[in-house]
Amino acid sequence: MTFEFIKTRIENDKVAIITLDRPKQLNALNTDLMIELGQALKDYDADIHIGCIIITGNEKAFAAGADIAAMKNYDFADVYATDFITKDWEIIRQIRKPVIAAVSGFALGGGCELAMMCDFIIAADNAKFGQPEIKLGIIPGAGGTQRLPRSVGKSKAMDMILTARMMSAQEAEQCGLVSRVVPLDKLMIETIEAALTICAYPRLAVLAAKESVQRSFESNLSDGVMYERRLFHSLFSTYDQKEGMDAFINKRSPLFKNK
Ligand code: DAK
Repeated sequence: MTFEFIKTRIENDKVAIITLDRPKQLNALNTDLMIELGQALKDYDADIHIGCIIITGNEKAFAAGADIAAMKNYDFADVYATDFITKDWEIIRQIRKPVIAAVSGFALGGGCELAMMCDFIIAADNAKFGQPEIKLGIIPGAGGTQRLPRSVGKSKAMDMILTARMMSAQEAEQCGLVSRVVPLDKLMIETIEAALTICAYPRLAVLAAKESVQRSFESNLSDGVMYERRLFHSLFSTYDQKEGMDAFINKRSPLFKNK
């Protein structure tokens, strides 16, 4: 695959790495970049060799938001009639394999929202998160007002969105926005290691785990628990459940077949 605004590579034959690549604009997200990102995500999701996907940027920026230069001349009729940039931003929600955001530098506006659309975020110690849209006379438009409060609670989300202040990696870890903070020079090593760990587990269980956790954001507790129960039961029909449990009992390493 060749792209203009992203780079892609595969690590250990099973981890797909997508690097946002508009460094001069701090990886500002324009329509073409989002189309390419969506295409790469769909291709890797369909590739049976790939078990996990990483989205990353560069040391200075994961992404400093949607491209302000591309947005500035639109009026209401333009953005409402064309459902401005919406469709290209939704593809990541359809991806069934785990997607990890490896964030260093700025993750602002749409960049922070993109990171939050991933299944979890590993942050370098220089990462800075923020939703500064209010400074531009707009509000977050790719789920920031919905995902940030679910992630960090109402008070901190309001603080971030209304004051436009940036949050350090350490603060982001303390409030649960990111799963872990690592030194900048270890960001990709640690993220790839996490991805390889996931790849080593039975694929069907991985997909079911992601689907079930995602469900918790869309349902009340009893419906969510019932959804989890059904997926849990269904995994007893897989080869890998038999193999995993037999391997444990017989004190040997499992040989999973993703079946
Ligand atoms: N867009 C376009 N260009 C950007 C940019 C952005 N978001 N952020 C940075 N750049 C460009 C700068 O203009 C500059 O370009 P040149 O002047 O060199 O040509 C270059 O990147 C380097 O930036 P700075 O010179 O400003 O670098 P500094 O280190 O001094 O400052 C900064 C870094 C990140 C603090 C600063 O660049 C900054 O404040 N950037 C803007 C951050 C921002 O406001 N982000 C929110 C944008 S609004 C939606 C989906 C998404 C969205 C909305 C709807 N739907 C699905 C409906 C998202 C909206 C947004 O994200």
